[in-house]
Amino acid sequence: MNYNKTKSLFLIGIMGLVSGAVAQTLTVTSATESTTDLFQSANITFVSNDRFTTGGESLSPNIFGGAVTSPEGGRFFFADGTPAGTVVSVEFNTTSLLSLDKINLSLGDGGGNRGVSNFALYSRTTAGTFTVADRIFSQALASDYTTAYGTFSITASESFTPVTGQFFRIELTQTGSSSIRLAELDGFGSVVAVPEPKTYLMLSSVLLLFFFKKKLACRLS
Ligand SMILES: [Ca+2]
Repeated sequence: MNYNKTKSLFLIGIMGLVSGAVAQTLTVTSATESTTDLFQSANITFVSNDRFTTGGESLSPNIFGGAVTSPEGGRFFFADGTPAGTVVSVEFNTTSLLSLDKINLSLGDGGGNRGVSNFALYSRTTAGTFTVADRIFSQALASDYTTAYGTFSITASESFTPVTGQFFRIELTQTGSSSIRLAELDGFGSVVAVPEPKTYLMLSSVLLLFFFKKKLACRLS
């Protein structure tokens, strides 16, 4: 199936569901992928229902900028044979702690098949098992995409109150009887600066000096 990307913006401004205290807004455009986002080349630690784990190479790195060309250049497919409503997931981490405030999920359905009806993002600052408490938002998408958004090749862009994290999980709900086609997952925000160990040492030294000076002043007074 042809899956050309176009750049034209055709629909904006759909308010999303609100999960917890995190405000969120969904914008849907025709597909556009970033090569300079914060998730580019992220480290994948888990993929549910990976289509190629038994038959060859996993294409999951394609989600984060990989360019394996078969069966479709730069895209990832979960395994076929699962019914509509199946929830699949990918877990990954970045090399730096992030302040994240937007993700772009690039998808393509075919008359409702291979699409996503809902996506949810989880975030943690440390490695570990994801729980409901780690969920940043859950967002519904209309189906099929051509009817709802004007093209079957879309980027669902979710903006939200900034969260700090380095370990992430994306959950996707399958619309049809064929598996999800996931072209790209982009993350946006900024890298959180973590002080160098020598900075901590300098701060400790200054505090110690202050403490001893104060103690000495007390003894002399
Ligand atoms: Ca990317």
